Amino acid sequence: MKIVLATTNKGKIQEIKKLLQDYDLTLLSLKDFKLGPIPETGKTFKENALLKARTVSEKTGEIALADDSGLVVPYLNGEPGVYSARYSGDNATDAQNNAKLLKKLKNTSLKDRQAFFICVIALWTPGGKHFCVEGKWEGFIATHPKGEHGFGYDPIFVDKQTGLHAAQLSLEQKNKISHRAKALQAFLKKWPEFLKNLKE
Ligand code: ITT
Repeated sequence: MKIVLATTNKGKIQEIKKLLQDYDLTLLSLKDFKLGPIPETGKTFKENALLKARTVSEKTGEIALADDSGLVVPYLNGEPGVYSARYSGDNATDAQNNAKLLKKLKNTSLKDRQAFFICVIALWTPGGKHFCVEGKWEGFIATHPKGEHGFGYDPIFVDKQTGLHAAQLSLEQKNKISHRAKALQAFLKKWPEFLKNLKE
């Protein structure tokens, strides 16, 4: 079965491909269809995930899988939230986004640094059938970046269970506990039944 990954984020692509490697799926990319990033106009992760999956399915005529994800800091009223990728501007780098968040949380207590990642995975078929699943990863924001792996906010996000920065985790370790891993586990649980109904 062919599925187009409706994302331009290399970090996401690497993690998703690894998590789905043992399944009978041919994962295509936006590049295969000469498509660029899909504009996000939704107010929630779910709206944006559905928007990206639907747009890509309609443009390619294939089943599309989108990931909308981000970091939520309750002390900052949910920032950066759905704006995680463009927290410090439209063409912001990961380093700039991290620096902005660290600055906003300067001199705050550990309690105020509580944070979590959310990942919503949406699947959309050419016939318009679709579903969404979600994963969450709890932790807190560090005072300084650490680690060489991952992408985005991984250098400053500390996993609650191990006390390790996400960027200190290997791809395999992160893929056991992350918001994306949990969302994809939920996806894989729903997928067989969805596929069965699709064929009927
Ligand atoms: P696509 O829309 O093309 O998928 P994007 O990077 O713009 O790429 P999002 O709008 O979903 O995707 O924004 C997700 C941002 O949230 C991402 O750019 C990171 O800054 C952050 N993020 C999401 N998952 C993350 C993870 O596992 N580790 C670190 N940061 C993450």
